[in-house]
Amino acid sequence: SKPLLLVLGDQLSFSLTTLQDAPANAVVALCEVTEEARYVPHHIHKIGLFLAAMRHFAQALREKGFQVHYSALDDADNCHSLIEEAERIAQQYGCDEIRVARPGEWRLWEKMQQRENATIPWRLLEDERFFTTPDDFSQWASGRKQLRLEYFYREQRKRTGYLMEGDEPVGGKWNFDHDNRQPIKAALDFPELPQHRQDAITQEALNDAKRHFGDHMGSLDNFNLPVTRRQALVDLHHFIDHGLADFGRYQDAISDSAPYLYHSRLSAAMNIGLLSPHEVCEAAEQRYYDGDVPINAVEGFIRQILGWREYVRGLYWTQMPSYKSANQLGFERDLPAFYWDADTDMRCLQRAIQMTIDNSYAHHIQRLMVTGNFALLCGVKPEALCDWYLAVYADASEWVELPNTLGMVLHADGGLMGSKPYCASGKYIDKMSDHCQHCRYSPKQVTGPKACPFNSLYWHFLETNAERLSKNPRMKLIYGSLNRMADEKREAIRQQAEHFLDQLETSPDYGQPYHT
Ligand code: FAD
Ligand code: DLZ
Ligand code: SF4
Repeated sequence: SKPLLLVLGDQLSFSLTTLQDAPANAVVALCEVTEEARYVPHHIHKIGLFLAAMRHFAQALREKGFQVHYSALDDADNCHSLIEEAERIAQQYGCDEIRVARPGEWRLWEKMQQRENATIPWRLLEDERFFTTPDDFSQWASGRKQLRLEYFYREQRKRTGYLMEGDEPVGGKWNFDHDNRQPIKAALDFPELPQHRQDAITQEALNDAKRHFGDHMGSLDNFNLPVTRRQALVDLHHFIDHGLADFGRYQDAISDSAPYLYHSRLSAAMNIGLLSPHEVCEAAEQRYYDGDVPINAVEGFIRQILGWREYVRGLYWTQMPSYKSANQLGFERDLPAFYWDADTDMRCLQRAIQMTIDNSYAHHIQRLMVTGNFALLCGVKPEALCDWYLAVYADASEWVELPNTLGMVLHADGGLMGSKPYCASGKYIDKMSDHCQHCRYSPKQVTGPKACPFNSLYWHFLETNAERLSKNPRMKLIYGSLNRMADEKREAIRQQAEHFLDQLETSPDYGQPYHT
């Protein structure tokens, strides 16, 4: 037999199942196709990342002795769709089977499954680069009424032994979140970032990205994502040395000027396969045992990867395809147009979106409590918001983006992911950030021309969704406040929110410049 080993753009790891036990005559294929760059209008950094990293990985495979077919965007015979292109190459090389590991998105997995009876059979393999497989998750989930992260995470701690002393968690607690809520008030020295050198392969890839997709969000002038394993390791060590110690404390903070704070910036490198989640967790754990960093930082960091990252993936694969169409709160609004150009005078949103346009990155609290929270309060429909998150972040792949957006932000899955929606007023943003002092609105006012829109929208959200949410025990207190509010006050807030929503410009498609 002569297999074609298809390696997708987010499968750039030598440990990939597809590459194990390959017969000597196997052909490895990597395919650049416009369909993958355009199914949502990805940020130009994300496209540059995929093209550059795929080209470097193809070269690394050749150096290891693999026979590699690389389909470039400009190849005349390129079919520009992954499935067709793989079948075309397989035929060209006389292969009798196409092997591929589970992709990162259902839409491709479904198409691959439908090709099982094609002239050239597809053999679908499990992607083993995670701590758990969808089967493991499904076993854990079976028979449970609620699928809470905390219990899943504890089981993973026991299974891997990370931060464990026998059966007990190091430090006596599973979770140190309580220590991880410090806002940033004073000017802090954030670590200076490593600047990655752009070799000829990277430069050419970035030029190609610009030539083909120059109308997408962002500019490549400040591109600095790691595109090789070596560059990804530089970022990993930099974070372990300079970011990890403060990661915990400031995990929930938001800054008006600094995009990264003490976050690791490792998501894109992990998601495309340049780093394994195992080595990232092990490097952090080691630093704890070396005595250099506090437990709340290391535990908090490991929980994000061993806990959240695995958990959302398990949810995704066990809930799809119905998950994607869930819309429990019945939201119908299109995305506000300023999500594409940051043209808003709400300072917190302006900064989170401008940083996204600049870097194809925003940290978790910006995604959840600023852009996410605002979309929740306005009732943006899940498909519009999910497409945006999928397009704009370099680390976005549907297996991780969808549960976070649809489940965690929009509470559209009926509470599968979170026991209550993460809705918050301007008060929360004011507490966690230094945005409000730069804003024309005041977080202390609920009505009137200077009132922070988050405030009236917050009450309006609770009021309009009362039927679904007021019985939630975790929302009882807040509905109590709403119910005690004087009628005139309630009416004034309602009018303030409705007026705001009426004048909010929305875009029915991907904003102006992006034609897909
Ligand atoms: P750090 O803060 O340094 O965290 C370390 C690592 O933990 C991350 O690299 C990531 O791998 C993992 N992690 C942290 N939080 C989560 C989470 N909630 N779910 C899964 N993994 C997590 N993450 C993505 O990788 N891709 C996405 O497409 C994505 N979309 C998101 C959409 C929304 C609406 C929200 C609220 C979150 C989303 N996240 C996504 C999760 C999280 O925001 C990013 O992983 C994180 O901001 C990446 O930056 P970092 O590497 O500096 O993370
Ligand atoms: C995001 C992306 C882009 C922009 N381009 C490609 C590509 O040309 N070829 C490819 O194999 N993958 C690309 N990707 C990633 C895919 O959209 C998709 O998420 C993964 O391949 C699924 O595993
Ligand atoms: Fe955001 Fe409101 Fe603060 Fe302005 S006042 S920065 S809109 S939270």
